[in-house]
Amino acid sequence: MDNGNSGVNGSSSAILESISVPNDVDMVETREWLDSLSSVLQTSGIDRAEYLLTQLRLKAHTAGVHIPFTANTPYINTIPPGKQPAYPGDREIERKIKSLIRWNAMAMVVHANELDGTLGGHISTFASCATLYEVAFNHFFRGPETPGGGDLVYFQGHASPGIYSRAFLEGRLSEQHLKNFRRELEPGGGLSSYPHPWLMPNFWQFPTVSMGLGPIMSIYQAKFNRYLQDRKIVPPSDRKVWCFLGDGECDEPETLGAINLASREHLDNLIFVINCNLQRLDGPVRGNGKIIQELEAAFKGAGWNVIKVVWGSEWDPIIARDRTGILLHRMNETVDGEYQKYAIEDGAYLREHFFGKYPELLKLVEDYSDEQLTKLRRGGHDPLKVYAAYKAATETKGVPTVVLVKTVKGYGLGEAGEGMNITHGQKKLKAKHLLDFRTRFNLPFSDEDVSKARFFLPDQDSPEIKYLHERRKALGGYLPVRTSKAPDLKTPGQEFIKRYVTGSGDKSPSTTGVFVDMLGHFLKDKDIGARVVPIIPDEGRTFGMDPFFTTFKIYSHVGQLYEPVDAKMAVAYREAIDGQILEEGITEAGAMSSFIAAGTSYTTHGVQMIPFYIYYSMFGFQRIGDLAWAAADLRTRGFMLGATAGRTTLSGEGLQHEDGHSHLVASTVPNLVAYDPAYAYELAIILRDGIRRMTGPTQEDVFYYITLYNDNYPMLPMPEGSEEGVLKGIYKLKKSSIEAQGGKKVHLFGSGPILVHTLKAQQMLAEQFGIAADVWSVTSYRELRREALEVDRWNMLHPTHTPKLSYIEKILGEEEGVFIAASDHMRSVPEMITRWVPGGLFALGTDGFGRSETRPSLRRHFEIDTECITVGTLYQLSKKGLIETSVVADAITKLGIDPEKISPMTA
Ligand SMILES: Cc1ncc(C[n+]2csc(CCOP(=O)(O)OP(=O)(O)O)c2C)c(N)n1
Ligand SMILES: [Mg+2]
Repeated sequence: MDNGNSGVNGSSSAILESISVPNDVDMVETREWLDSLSSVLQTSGIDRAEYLLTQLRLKAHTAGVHIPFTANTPYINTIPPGKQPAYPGDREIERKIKSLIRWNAMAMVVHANELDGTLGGHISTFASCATLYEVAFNHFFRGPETPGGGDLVYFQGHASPGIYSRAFLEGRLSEQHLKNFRRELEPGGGLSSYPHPWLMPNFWQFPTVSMGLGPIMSIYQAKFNRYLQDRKIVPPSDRKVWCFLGDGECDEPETLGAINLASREHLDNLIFVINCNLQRLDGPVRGNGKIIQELEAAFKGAGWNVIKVVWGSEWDPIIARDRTGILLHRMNETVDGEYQKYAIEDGAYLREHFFGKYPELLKLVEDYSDEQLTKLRRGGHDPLKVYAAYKAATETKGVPTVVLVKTVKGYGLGEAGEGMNITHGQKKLKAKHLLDFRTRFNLPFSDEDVSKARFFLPDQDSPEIKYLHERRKALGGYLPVRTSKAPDLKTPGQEFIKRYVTGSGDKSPSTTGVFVDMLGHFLKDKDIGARVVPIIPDEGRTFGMDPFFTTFKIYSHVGQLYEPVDAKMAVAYREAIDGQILEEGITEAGAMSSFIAAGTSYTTHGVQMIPFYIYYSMFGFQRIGDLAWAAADLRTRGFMLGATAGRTTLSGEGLQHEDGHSHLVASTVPNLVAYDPAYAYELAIILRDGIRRMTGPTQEDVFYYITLYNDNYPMLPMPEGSEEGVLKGIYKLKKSSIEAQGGKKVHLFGSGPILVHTLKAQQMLAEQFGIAADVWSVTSYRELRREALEVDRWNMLHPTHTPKLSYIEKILGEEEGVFIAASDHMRSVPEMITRWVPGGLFALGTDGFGRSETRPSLRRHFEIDTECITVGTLYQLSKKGLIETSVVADAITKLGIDPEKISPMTA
């Protein structure tokens, strides 16, 4: 598309000239300056021009001339035609392939909704970005057989029909699969609506459709790839992380929230491709502005390399003709709402409304027919422009790149939705629209094929299919594809648990302290030590992990460029290129993204890592719940440790910090295993078993949530034979010291630090009320419930078989009496198992807002301290008619409980 006047210099001077428009008080002077610059550009080139302009800016600044700040370049392509590389592919054949993919993608959605109009699906998104993917598939995405590993690609979630459609042409999906798009339970299997590794574990690598999560996860994925290389766990490689996203998606805080990190870490292995079709679901992304310019400024400001692909090749000669800059001025002043309108109107409209605004601009296109003007494409529909941008992006060193590509939403749908505000949800096309689609993309289908929206698969030896396979072969295989073939790790032996079974003697550590001790052992373990990834969001000192800063060091790609202030101390803040700790700063979303990257390295790198992500439990699920859901979908393996847990245990911190519900939210994640341990041996058994399940020969796709507390109390020795119960979720900790009288038998369930009160209540009940109580440690209500639900379900569906018994039913089957639970979490947590407890379970818990107070005051406020557990027990006995109600009333008085105290539930 070079018309002889569109080389680097011609185009650059046109850009510069645009600055002079309009309101120029001395055009002759302006012209002289611009001519000088043109002359420098012609004789000495771009570098010299940049040098001179820098000098001018410095001189102007010292003289008090304040040049207005702008992070924006004009609204044209970053790469001028003269710098555009030759296109290496067969454009004709690639266009045919792309048209077939467009068709089948569209047909999938149409079919699904013909069968059942409730199924939904998206046609317009892929229609807008087909070229963005096809250029990448044919020339850039490196497949899994590439030495050092293939590229990691985050596909825009609701563009999935296009990705399925390509896999169909590649022979990786069948017509049956396509017919069963959004019908995953049909015989032979179907296709999930969006990318979900949980549902299609051999295909999708990254879930992306919750807007914003793909971008933030991809940034930390790129960082983690570096981490593995810097720590020499994987060899150096040039594999890229590509993240495709929508312009509307950039409204999400997660999308832009971590972009500074990417440049700070020099992640030149990361490429964002933002499909700027100017529309989101309801309408324009920035009708009154320009999303591409806004994003350019944001990414430039954050230190990224920004490549804009705004206009297709047809615009090049028109831009080159623009000697005064009037065209650039017009392009700059036009807002996206208008551009959206131009996308659906014809050339005559464009001539009148866009070019027609200025007479000299109109002249620029006077020799163009209306038809030619109609065919002026946007950059994202021109493979030459997209190729040039990707090539530059993949060759960029030292910084991440964002490619901002202007496209038309619903491209090719014509009246059925192209550029229209309703296009996002368009999923039913009429016969006329299908025929138009065929014509627009020159598809060789009969009218009947078209009217039935038939899928089309060319012969395997057709030039298109051959080409497609050849390209993927040359690029290292097909994408997306997900594999998991990492070697197993050796689980630490029983001796690890033995360290903790004897208890802490006269010492009173917290479970957080105990955990840090255990983590230290794992880090030093000769088999798994190097694979342990401690992750902290600026809370290392809170949890007593600062000694690790010195011994295992904090990871930094540049090492440590300064001497830390505490260099002379035994515990110094050490950063190192091979540092093992990921100290992510104050970003739970970032730390969780690192957790995900580390916990999926078995599939992305074929190497198992064991992330331990420790954080304030309140800032876990409540804050980053959707990332936890993504972690589950991704089959992440690792440990999330909710420290400073418990609504009454984290005293003094109040409403915002005191967590009493993370276990409730955790219970909503199907493959998350959650524990609330009280003692060191419980924690040791759980951690060791977790490592075994996730990284040993079973390599289960589960991850763990474990709460840790900062309450100091003696760690008891393990009652013999408790291992199974610890893992299943319940075991008897301490039998009553007295015999039950008159059927007055009680069972007290406790977890975490509240177990200490439960044991004291056991004593109080025996000594002051003559009541026998056994104490049970419940390490996981969730695990008990999960297993019991499975058993119930089996029994329901096999009514003629002998019913099975769940673990909780087996364990409690022989027990009699009343059952009381006390927890530092909401009552709903123990109540998860109520229906399997003989006679039901009466739960005490921490429903309500946290408060700034001391631990004893909080435990009284929430009615879970020793006295309240005792009263709760007596109350339950009275309800069974085993004691008089007056005994309960007397106890309330005697134990100093104010029956008229404020209710914690609403206070
Ligand atoms: C967190 C979240 N909120 C809302 C949605 C629903 N949603 C799906 S697509 C979409 C619009 C996307 O617009 P854009 O990012 O511009 O993508 P385009 O389809 O235009 O390429 C919305 C709101 C979602 N998937 N995730
Ligand atoms: Mg959009």
